[in-house]
Amino acid sequence: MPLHDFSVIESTLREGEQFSTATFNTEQKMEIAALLDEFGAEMIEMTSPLASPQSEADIRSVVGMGLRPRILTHVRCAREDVLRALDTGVHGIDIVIGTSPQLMQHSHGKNIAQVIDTALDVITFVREQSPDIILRFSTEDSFRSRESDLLRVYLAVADTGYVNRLGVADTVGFATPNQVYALVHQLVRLTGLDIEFHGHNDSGCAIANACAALEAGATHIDTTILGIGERNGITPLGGLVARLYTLDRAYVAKYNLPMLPILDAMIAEFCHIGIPFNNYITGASAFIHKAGIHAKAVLADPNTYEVLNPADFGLSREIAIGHRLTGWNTIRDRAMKLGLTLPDSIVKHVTQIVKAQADQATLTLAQVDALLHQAAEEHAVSGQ
Ligand code: HCA
Ligand code: CU
Repeated sequence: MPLHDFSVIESTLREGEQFSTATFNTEQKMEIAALLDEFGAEMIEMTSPLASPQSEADIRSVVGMGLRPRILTHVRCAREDVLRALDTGVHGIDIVIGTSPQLMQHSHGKNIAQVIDTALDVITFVREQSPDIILRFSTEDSFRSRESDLLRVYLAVADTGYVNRLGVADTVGFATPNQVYALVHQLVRLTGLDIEFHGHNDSGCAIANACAALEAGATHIDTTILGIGERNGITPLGGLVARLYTLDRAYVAKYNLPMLPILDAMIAEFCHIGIPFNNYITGASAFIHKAGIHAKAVLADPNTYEVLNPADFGLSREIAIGHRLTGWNTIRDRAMKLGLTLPDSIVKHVTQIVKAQADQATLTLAQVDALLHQAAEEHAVSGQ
């Protein structure tokens, strides 16, 4: 199932707000939510109403927009938190509690028996208050938790029959794809519930881990636009799309893919950062082909060196021309685009000039064009 039918829980308005330079105002939050709806995100997670008065008001504003994505808020595992969350009118509540030795000692001070008691109390309380709200229970720092602790907690929670989803969180970006696969697979097998994966990117595995979770049977993946979040963030929406698209384009066909560049540019602007040059899909160099051998093949068939078709994202590829690695096929293609028909010998000669000049400094396209026009004129004169 899942790779065909997974859902994105888009957390730019929750995890994303924890990014160092992110502070979204109400208008910006509503714009982000509206564009995520246009993209086709299934769920949008928002900061806890307990974070600040504005955070609470903003949840109401976004819920009031009547968008297609279900609006969730993310709260601690405490009765007062879920009461405040329920009061906002959200469609779903994401509850989280730390289970690693580090967090049990320094975050809430409870032992695992107390964690289970608290979880069962709060989950039951939510169901008493609202039989229909979408309820997710997650452990924080799942991958540094003792496996036996984790299983005790998840099985107790699953046994209540009150939660719609279980979440696992790689809070510190520590897990490997194999570890994620193993835990998710175990939870799917033992509980049969929907499983959500939330993965940080401290060691560069956030996308691979999300993919491993889906392969193991996870149903929901947390993302943020550009991957923003606490420290260096979590699985980026665009990166997840790129990963799944290359497995099978059909996995992401349900999304409005040309929205990705718009979403990335919007968040870069709101957070006063640039889109990283090596970003998936939207990085400045994502579709630039440079070396002569690459350019020649791409001109013949882009599939030779592209696993993502830029046109599917409303983007176009570029062939870099005026550099020392250029090839004569690239120069000939440029001449043809300029409407110049030149014999191969002349194209090769121009190529040598470009390479020699580019050893000093990369040529602009206009400079390459000027060399081609000059060669065409000389050829016309000598041909007469
Ligand atoms: C955090 C919490 C969280 C929660 C993830 C979840 C994490 O530490 O800020 O609820 O699924 O990374 O553990 O973002
Ligand atoms: Cu997180």
